[in-house]
Amino acid sequence: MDGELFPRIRTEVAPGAVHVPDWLDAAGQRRLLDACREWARPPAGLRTVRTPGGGTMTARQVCLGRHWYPYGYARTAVDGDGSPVKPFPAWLGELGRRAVADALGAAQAGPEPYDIALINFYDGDARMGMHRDGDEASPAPVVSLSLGDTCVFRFGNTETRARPYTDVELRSGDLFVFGGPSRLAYHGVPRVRAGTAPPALRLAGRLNITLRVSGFPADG
Ligand SMILES: O=C(O)CCC(=O)C(=O)O
Repeated sequence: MDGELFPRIRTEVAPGAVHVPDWLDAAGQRRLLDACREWARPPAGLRTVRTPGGGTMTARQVCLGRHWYPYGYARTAVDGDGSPVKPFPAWLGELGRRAVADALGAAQAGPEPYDIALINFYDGDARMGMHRDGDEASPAPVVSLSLGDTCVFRFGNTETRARPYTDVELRSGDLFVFGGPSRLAYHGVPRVRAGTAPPALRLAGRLNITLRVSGFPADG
């Protein structure tokens, strides 16, 4: 970005966890945002996720490929309108492979194709508590793409929700990949900075798209 006091550079936040600023250019962000707007429509569209303790997640969510619910995956929106989950498009899988290759090196982009996307929409005071992405059977890296408002992304350790952790500012177009020894690290979003999205994107709020490899059998 022009006028930056310090250049934003690729940073390995923890072993196997890499932040790549400005990975998606304006056209790439626009394409992904347009797709998210389609995916958010019903059936099996954007929903509020209810947690087993009776609470609700403040970020609303839509899934592709498999439907995530606390705490597992289904083929239908079991905690939504019950419709079949939308398909995971091949171009998104290709984006995931390229992201892993750019962030961690081509050898880390394993043989299994990316087949799940969780898309979280943050508006108002939405945030996400510290958690691990542990419902997939594959150890393949998680790919995270951000659009819209800047957030503070907290990336922690594999043992506890508490320190040590590192706070990283994720802006529109940034990529964050976590695999290897960091694949099951706790992470969360304590803060979104409202009104910081690039004006040309015309998005009020923040979208985060995580791509995952399920590791589930095709008929499972
Ligand atoms: O919004 C983010 O950057 C994180 C999303 C996340 O942690 C998740 O989908 O599991």
